[in-house]
Amino acid sequence: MIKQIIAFFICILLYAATVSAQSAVATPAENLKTKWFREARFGMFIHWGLFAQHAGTYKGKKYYGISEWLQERAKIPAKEYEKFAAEFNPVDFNAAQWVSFAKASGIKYIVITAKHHEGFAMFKSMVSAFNIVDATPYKKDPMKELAAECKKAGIRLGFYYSQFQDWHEPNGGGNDWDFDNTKKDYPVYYATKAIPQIKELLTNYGDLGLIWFDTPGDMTQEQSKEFLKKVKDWQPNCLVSSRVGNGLGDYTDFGDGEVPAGVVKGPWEAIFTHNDSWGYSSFDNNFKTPKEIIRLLTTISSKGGNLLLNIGPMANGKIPDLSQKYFLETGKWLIKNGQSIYGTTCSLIKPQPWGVTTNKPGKLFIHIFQSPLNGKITIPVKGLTLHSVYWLSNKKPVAAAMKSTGLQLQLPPLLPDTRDAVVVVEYSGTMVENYDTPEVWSRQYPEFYLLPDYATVKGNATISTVTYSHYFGDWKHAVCIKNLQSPTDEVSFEIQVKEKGDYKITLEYAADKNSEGEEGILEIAGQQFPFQVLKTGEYDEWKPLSWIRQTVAILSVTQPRLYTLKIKPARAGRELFNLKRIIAEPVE
Ligand code: FHN
Repeated sequence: MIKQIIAFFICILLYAATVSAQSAVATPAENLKTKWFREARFGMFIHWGLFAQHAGTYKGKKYYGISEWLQERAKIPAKEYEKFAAEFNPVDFNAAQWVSFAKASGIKYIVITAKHHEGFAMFKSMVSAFNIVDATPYKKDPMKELAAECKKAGIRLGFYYSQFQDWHEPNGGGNDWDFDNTKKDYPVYYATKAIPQIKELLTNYGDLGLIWFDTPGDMTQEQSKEFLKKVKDWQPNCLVSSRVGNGLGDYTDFGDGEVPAGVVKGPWEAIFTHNDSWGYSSFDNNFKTPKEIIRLLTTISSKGGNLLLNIGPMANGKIPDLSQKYFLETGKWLIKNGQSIYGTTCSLIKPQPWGVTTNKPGKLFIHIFQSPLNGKITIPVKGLTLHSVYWLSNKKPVAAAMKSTGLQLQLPPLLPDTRDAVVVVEYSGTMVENYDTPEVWSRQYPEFYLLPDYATVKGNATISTVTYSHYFGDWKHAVCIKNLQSPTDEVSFEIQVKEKGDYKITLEYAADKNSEGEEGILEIAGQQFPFQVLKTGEYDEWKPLSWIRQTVAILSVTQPRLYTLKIKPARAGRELFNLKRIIAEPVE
């Protein structure tokens, strides 16, 4: 029970971090300040600290999950942890190599942990001797070198600073195994360590792009305001992440590993790590492939945000091989296709079965993830005068025509890139926002999805994010349809079925014992398909969440036309499920 209460508290602490900074409409001056950030689209997060030495293992035990939380998980006393500094000697650290690697990977800004929750400053600090220059045999300040190299390379540098959690300090947040939480005086910690160290970072390393605060925990509105004000006093143009807390900051950071539903206006960042851990873990091999990174970056750009993708360097300063390889591969794609990412604005149409779009004035970028069997795709835009249509990577023309249904492209049997092949459409005319188009079902694709993002919900039904994790702190998120409890709570989609034939309809969802046995109805084309909800497992955000794919209908289409698909409970009762997506598959 106590364990659960503690877990709940930590959970609140972490998720207090996920706050929106963009409540009001930005002023022209704010827009100017965030311009570089909104155009950057791709940043590299670096989690580096004493935790890298242990790489997830302590006293022979492997701590699966996020490795930078080792001290908290193993409850290592601050005095014992402090001694790790004597062993930290990153002799292979080479700032020039890191920055040229970032540049070759297509990165526009770097955010590095100047001080993570362990409390160790990875920079020379006069405020605390627990820093890399004074406490390690390395004796140098890697942040100085990094700042100089970033400046040379034209890459913006940002510092991550854990402003509330500091497991080394009696008055810092988080460490309750050494220090009594009830006796903590957070204002003393802010005044004597956090704010003076932030001053050091803002006054000793040249112009910074941003300060990336994290886990504001118990901070009050006034305290968050104070941190924000201090940053602006020392560097008025330095941006501040929304994790300064209490709805403040210059841009929004979503939860770790979260892509928000639909398009989000205002500057924002999705935060992912390359594998599952932020700090280096010697046994975490769940690395995102170049294809996954490229599609993630493209999808986030199409929703109007940046991707801040993390690497966890080893204690000696080396970047893990697979991170190097896959980031560089992404960089190669960006050399050819970067125009469709950097400086673009969000998509004006919904995601399509073939992929997504991004925009620049007079240019539409069509990101093709998969081609239909007949190579014909229709982009739901109207009234454009086409000037040229070509592949971004090789400039070869693509057959295109404006039809009454939209812009039609005829793709070749082989795409120039199977991960994301980008078509550029140069046009005149005005493209208007048009998210209100039906979903397309066509036999030209092996399967297609109805995602919650653009669903129509009625009654108490909501589109909301479900959060869970696998090991520890490696958060996963799924946008779901929730709160379907009575027949008036309903989710629906408009679907343009292109060809006749049978379509298999499958629901992908998670449901716990509270929903087990509830009955729902899928309605389409005047037919009702009843189904019973199966239990997939208990929900606990600290545990994996199991998803089931349950086929509930086969729809025989004799007439291709517009259909409405609805899902609702058969009768009032308990919540049906967390519905992640509906999969439609042409029957062959
Ligand atoms: O607790 C930290 C975690 O270690 C990591 O730094 C992430 C990165 O966004 N932020 C916190 C959890 O949200």
